[in-house]
Amino acid sequence: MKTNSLFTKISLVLCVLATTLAAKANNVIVANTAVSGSDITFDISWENSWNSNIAPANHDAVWVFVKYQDCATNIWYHADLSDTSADHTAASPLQADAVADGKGVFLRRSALGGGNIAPTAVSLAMNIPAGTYNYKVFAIEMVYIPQGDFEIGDGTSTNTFNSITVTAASQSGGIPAGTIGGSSVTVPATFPMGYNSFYSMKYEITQQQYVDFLNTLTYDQQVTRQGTDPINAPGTKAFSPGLGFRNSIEILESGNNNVLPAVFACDLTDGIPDNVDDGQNIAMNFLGWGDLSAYLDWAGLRPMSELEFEKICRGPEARVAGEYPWGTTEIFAYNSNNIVASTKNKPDETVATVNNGSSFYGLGYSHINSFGPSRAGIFARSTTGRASSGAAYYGVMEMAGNLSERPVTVFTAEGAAFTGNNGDGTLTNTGEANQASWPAPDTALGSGFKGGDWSTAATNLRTSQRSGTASVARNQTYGGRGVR
Ligand SMILES: [Ca+2]
Ligand SMILES: [Ca+2]
Ligand SMILES: [Ca+2]
Repeated sequence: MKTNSLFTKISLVLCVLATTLAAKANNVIVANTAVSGSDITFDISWENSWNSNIAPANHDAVWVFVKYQDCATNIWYHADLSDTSADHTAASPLQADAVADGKGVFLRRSALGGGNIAPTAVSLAMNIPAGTYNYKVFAIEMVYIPQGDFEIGDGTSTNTFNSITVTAASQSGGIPAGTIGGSSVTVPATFPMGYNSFYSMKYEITQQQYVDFLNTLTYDQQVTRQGTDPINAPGTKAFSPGLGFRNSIEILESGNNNVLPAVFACDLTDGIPDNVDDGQNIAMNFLGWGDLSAYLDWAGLRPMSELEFEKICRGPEARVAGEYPWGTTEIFAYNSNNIVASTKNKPDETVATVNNGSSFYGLGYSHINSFGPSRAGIFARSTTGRASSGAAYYGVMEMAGNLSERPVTVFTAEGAAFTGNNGDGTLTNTGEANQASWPAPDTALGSGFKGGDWSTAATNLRTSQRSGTASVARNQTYGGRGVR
């Protein structure tokens, strides 16, 4: 463990210890959090972990980061962690991989294997100032996307790229506009093309994950990051009041003018928050570009690029004309009316049967309040394969349908200027992302849409279908996820 003398002088006294921020949709549980010196320790468990050397030859992981709250000011800060893996410990079967900017660590299987991760002890070395703090440990399930060549374009879909292969030479030299085609500008070598390895969130951001985010913001930041004034009464819906669309977030405790932040919670059913059927695991809709980019900056992640989207979906396999992320042209429509009633809004929310190409899409724009996205990972079960669970090549879920993905595109110069820099855990005082090269929160220029959503036509779910429409709006069909 780190023995830097700077840290041995620090005495961290806990005022309260916050923990267990796991959304059951991704099945990650963080428990028994404690702090000793500059180390924070906890037990972590999650389900259906893997580390495989056969196709797709990758592993899953959990991105863990820590926030600490100054007990004098009540403000939450992002805790920098050591950038040296040897300063952290994780008991078998896990290892902790540090990252260069110290904004978190990846926990993953240290050897080949698969199955559930039982509660496993982890200790992380923090680099934070002396003080009296509360702590929260956040955990997000990720999938490793290995380095390698891959194909883009399918010769069929709207605005498809030309049918070319992205290689190491593409990433190091850039791709001219005429080569990549499909209403694109030249893609410079600084743009994350998907050739290099990266991690993608396994699921779309869930409603509980967004609640956990809101509950670390200041009052002024909360004003920007949801749809009602935080001073409003408990029970006030936070997004598009009265519209429904399966969004559950409401005020649990009112805030007070610039001083005391509100507390938010999920309550989809009956006016009593945090019941088992309150939609905590449903994918988070109504995310505007400003909301999504702020969440990713806060979490130390970043937006994905539209080339990375195709890499996640297709992997190293050959293109198929009109294919969906599961690699075939089969598709089977589900919607919120197909949810088994006894499971509705619960962590195990499910449909009765799955079919090849299972996906939430196709309800059209005659929207009804009860329509909306499913819980994250609704089609994955022990008996399903890539096609029947609607999984992309490396095991990322719901890349097609449910809620729209919001990649950085190369339709315009604003998007092509993206360098793939990660969030640093800190937002502006008004709750905006502030990372250089990202599409701006107030214009969204450079961001687009991909993958379709629960209301849209099947063609929009195709791997190679592209849209460069920039929107700052909140919509019942807009969601997102991050990569690093
Ligand atoms: Ca309830
Ligand atoms: Ca999606
Ligand atoms: Ca930032």
